[in-house]
Amino acid sequence: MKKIPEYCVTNEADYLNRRTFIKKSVGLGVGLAAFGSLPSLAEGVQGGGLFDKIVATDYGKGLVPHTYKEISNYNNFYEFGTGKRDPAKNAHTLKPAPWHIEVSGECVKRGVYDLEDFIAPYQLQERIYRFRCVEAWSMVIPWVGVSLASVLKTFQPTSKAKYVVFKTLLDKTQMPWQKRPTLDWPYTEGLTIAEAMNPLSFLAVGLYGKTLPNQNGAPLRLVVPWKYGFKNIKSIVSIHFQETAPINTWQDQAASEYGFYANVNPNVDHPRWSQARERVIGRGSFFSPEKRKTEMFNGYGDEVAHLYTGLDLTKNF
Ligand SMILES: Nc1nc2c(c(=O)[nH]1)N[C@H]1C(S)=C(S)[C@@H](COP(=O)(O)O)O[C@H]1N2
Ligand SMILES: [Mo]
Repeated sequence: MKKIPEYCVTNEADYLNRRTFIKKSVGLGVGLAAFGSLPSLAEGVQGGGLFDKIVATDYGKGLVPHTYKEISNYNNFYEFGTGKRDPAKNAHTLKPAPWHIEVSGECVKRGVYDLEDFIAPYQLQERIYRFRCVEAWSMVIPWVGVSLASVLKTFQPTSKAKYVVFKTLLDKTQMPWQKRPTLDWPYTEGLTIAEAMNPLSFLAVGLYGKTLPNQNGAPLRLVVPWKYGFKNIKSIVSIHFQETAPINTWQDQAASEYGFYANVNPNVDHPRWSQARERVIGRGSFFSPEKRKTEMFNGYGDEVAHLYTGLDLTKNF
């Protein structure tokens, strides 16, 4: 029996839409393949297809997700331009299959893995998470993916593995804006091992029951919902365990504005703007956008606050 995600959302129309999405993705392997980005994953590695076996979770119960259109047309992905509409326009040059991930550094099972083999051992889950960009806008996104902790444990990190570092693909042909020195390519992000092993940390391969659109970081991207959006590195090709703290891309770019932790924190303003509130994408009008109060750790404090006991979050922003 296939399990279809069943969860509560407060808006019935959205709920019904979602049911349709999930059913389509379960029933039509063809539809998924036609969707394009990851045919081998979509068609499946175990006969039935990975995307046939998405299970619902309680993550995000009660949240109303943004639409597929909103999520895939308002993006930050500087490898395809700096405008919010640029990634949707330009990311078609990315080829998300075949795709390989290199696992290296302080772990036992180093190697280069085919994405299908990388993902196949784990149960695909749907998790609806809040998403808060450091630019003070937010969305709610129904991701499909796997627990980061379960993936990382497979590689048997050693006792020296204090940090996990992720890198995006470096390829000027597939990612044309890497020809420009906008950022120090490849885009790099890191987590402490405790953050990476937290149950909330997620590796997404899809959204709305389908493979990830290129502009959202196909075929594999990080999702850490208590942190600002820039930690959520896209199109990952490298996972490296190391003993020392890495410098992430935005920290490298402007260390006084973007730190390593990047925990969502309404009490610590960005030097150039307040972080107390956030504009909810697609809600309200252009002249009067809907705003909500930003929550500490983006509302995930119960799950993650213990990771930072004794740490001055004003200094470690
Ligand atoms: N490789 C890469 N990853 C990236 C970015 C980027 O420019 N390049 N932008 C980050 C920022 S600032 C945000 S807000 C999120 C946006 O994710 P979304 O487009 O799926 O909403 O991706 C993050 N991951
Ligand atoms: Mo962001």
